[in-house]
Amino acid sequence: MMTTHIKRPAKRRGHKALVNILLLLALGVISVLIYKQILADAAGLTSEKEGVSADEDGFKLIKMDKEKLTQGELALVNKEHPYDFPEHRELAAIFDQKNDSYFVRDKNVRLDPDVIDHMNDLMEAFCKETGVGDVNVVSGYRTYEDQQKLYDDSLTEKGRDYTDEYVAPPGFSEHHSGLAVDLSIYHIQTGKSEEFDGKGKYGWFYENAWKYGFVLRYDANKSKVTGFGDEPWHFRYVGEVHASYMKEHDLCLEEYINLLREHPYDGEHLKISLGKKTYETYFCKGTDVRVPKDGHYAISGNNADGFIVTAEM
Ligand code: DAL
Ligand code: ZN
Repeated sequence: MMTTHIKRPAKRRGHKALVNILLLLALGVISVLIYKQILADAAGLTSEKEGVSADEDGFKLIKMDKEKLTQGELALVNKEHPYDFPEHRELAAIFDQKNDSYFVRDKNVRLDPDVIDHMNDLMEAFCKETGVGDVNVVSGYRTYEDQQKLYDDSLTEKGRDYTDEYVAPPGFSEHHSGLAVDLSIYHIQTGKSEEFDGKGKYGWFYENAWKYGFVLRYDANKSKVTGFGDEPWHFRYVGEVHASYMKEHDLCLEEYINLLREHPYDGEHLKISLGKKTYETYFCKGTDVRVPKDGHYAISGNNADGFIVTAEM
């Protein structure tokens, strides 16, 4: 069979080489951008792009939806701040996503999927440190109806005083947020459970949970502020930047949210150092949120009167 070889003119070959170089350059730029975004996501900081409308001194204005006030790791849910259930809340079963360093009560215990990843890291670290993997997550996300049942059962079985101190009325439980867990201890040999009282080796959680973004939410000495009694078993995810500050300054979430109100966008921002990084965090009242034009940041509603921005410096 005869084959015909067609020699392309040198000019066309040069043109093709140029196109290839440009394509490679574009691919390189896209790869770097994707890599930077992966790093930002890993740090929990992502850039919001919707609704950008103006520039101001290195900051831009974002108009947030009021509904987003309930969303984010700093949403405050307590007896004064009910949870307004959004139409869609992404949740995952801990059972499907967990590692082997802890137990979960059953397949119905759900949480925000990102929080499960942090829970895995927390439990793995505890297991490595103590050689013990018997912590059991017994409660996570609760629907309004779940909380109603708990509340009613508690009233019947334990009475009004206990219920007021330890069980949030339906709609007012932090468990609605998908960011909170209750822990217990499960003895696999006997099949028996024990209350998580934070004593002995479990005290590790109070010293170290912040490194994984969790805080003890209802401490005895904060009862007057939180409105609830001592709950050594209830932990709340707020992200490691905020958890580190809250731990260092012994602040519960109510106190921290109030402190952030004293650091508005147009005032002095709160600086938080964590490892080799520094973050600036500040409060934007209402739905007009100013964020850095460049760099990575996270926005969280406070479930009350505005949004909190945390920017990596
Ligand atoms: N035990 C906590 C306060 C709740 O019921 O949400
Ligand atoms: Zn709880």
